[in-house]
Amino acid sequence: VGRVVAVTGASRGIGRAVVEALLARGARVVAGARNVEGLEGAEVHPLDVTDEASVSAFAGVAVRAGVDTLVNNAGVGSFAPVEEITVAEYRRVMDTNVLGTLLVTRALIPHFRGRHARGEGSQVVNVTSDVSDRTFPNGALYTASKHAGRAVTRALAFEGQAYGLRVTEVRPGRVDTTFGGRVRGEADRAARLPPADVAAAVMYALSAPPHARIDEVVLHPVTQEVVF
Ligand code: NJP
Repeated sequence: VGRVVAVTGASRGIGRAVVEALLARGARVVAGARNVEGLEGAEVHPLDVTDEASVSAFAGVAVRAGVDTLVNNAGVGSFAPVEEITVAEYRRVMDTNVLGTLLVTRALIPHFRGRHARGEGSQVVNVTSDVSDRTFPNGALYTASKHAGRAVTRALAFEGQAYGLRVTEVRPGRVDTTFGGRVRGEADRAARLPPADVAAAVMYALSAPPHARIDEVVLHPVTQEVVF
């Protein structure tokens, strides 16, 4: 696990579980979200990943803390048939899930390059989705954003190799969070992974020895239908 980790979308759900897992392992954590509070032990900073000025301020805090690892987790869900997708909703989803990852990552790359020049490696973990390479009815907008997230993750893996950056895509299936307007812990809880399981996958990627790179982790609740 990296010593100093920046986590986006840290206020609840998977991001919050990642922060808690990191703190339990003794990492220093810089945690960002639009309404982040009550994360005892982490350094919390407001962050809107769609806003360049907000990203720049968050990245400044992370760099001053000596960040070596970034977890891009912030994301929104939106599910509707193609005929109902509005421009505003398109922008909200793509700005958060794609542009947000690009902006936060871009803001830290000069710092990661500097670390490489000092002989130090860095890591990025992007939480995309098991749907980053497939789709389903009502999933056009969300899965388009996650396909794009996969492309961004993979291009970064290519580019980052030149400056000691190891990049991992974590792709969860159904998780028990408030994602996409759901109420956490509904009757179908057994059909969903607890967020801590996804955090454990992130910890696995971050625990790889420096000579190893975990390219991708895919995980599902056993009750979810098998699809490839
Ligand atoms: O969702 P949720 P999850 N700037 O709604 C933050 C993916 N995933 O934990 O800003 C900064 O509980 C928001 O904070 P706030 C999913 O696509 C999930 O399930 O205060 N942060 C909150 O902390 C996403 O990429 C499932 O509202 C922003 C967090 O994001 C990731 O997992 C399945 C933001 C969302 O917490 C975490 O989602 C799957 C912004 N502009 C993939 N907008 C699943 N749950 O089933 C939102 O395959 N956030």
